[in-house]
Amino acid sequence: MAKKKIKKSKVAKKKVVKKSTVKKKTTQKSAVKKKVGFKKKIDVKEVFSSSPVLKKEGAQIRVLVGKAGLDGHDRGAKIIARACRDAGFEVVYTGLHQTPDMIVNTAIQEDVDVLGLSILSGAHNYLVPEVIKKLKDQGVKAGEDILVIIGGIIPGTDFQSLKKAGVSMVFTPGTSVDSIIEFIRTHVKPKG
Ligand code: B12
Repeated sequence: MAKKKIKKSKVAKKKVVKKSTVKKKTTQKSAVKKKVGFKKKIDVKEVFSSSPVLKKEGAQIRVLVGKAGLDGHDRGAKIIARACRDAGFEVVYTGLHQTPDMIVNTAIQEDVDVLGLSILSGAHNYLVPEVIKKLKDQGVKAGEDILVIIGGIIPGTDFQSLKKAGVSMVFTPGTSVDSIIEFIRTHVKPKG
């Protein structure tokens, strides 16, 4: 009789241990969720709602589409370049593997109104501020003299710092090319 009693309590103990482990795991998971903020989706239009409108000489809008760094994803950049050309803009596409210096020099030489960067490598937090800094070194202010827009794999958590650096809009995967063309048309207008 005594032996049977001990066995039962052992089983009961095991069950209690299992339950408490499960509880701990769920609490840890929800803590991580809270910390990273998975639930809150950051709205790009809300963050960039105060984008500037550039006044330009002449009617034709000039756009540069640049690919900086080692990123080899060029489908998005090519699609945007072609869509801009079809919309009647003058377009310069830099091709792959450009340095920020190369991109800025091309933008200045070609006197573009819009500098568009396509970045899917995850290096946007370095490359974008670097391009904007190099523009500034040459006396060109992002958001005042030139509209800087970017597209690609850009997490919502980076929108605010990119805006602060001088980016006027971020276009993530799935954005329609029509809305990109419309954004450029509304934010770059002929003078007068
Ligand atoms: C196709 C693809 C590839 C192809 C690229 C072919 C090519 N020539 O482009 C190949 C197979 C070569 C490839 C390789 C790699 N890839 Co890849 N690839 C993709 C994939 C599946 C789709 C990208 C794509 O072409 N989309 C279609 C185009 C039209 O969309 P888009 O570029 O996003 O463009 C849209 C917007 O972003 C915006 N936009 C983009 N650029 C611009 C520019 C301007 C000016 C504007 C206004 C708008 C804009 O407008 C477009 C229309 O909506 C993505 C996953 C995904 N769902 O995005 C992974 C992805 C980008 N790849 C990834 C990775 C890791 C790699 C590799 C490192 C894998 C490896 N270990 O080898 C390599 C890197 C190669 C290199 N040298 O860079 C990761 C990047 C992770 C990150 N950044 O944090 C992704 C996100 C996959 C993933 N979920 O992990 N890849």
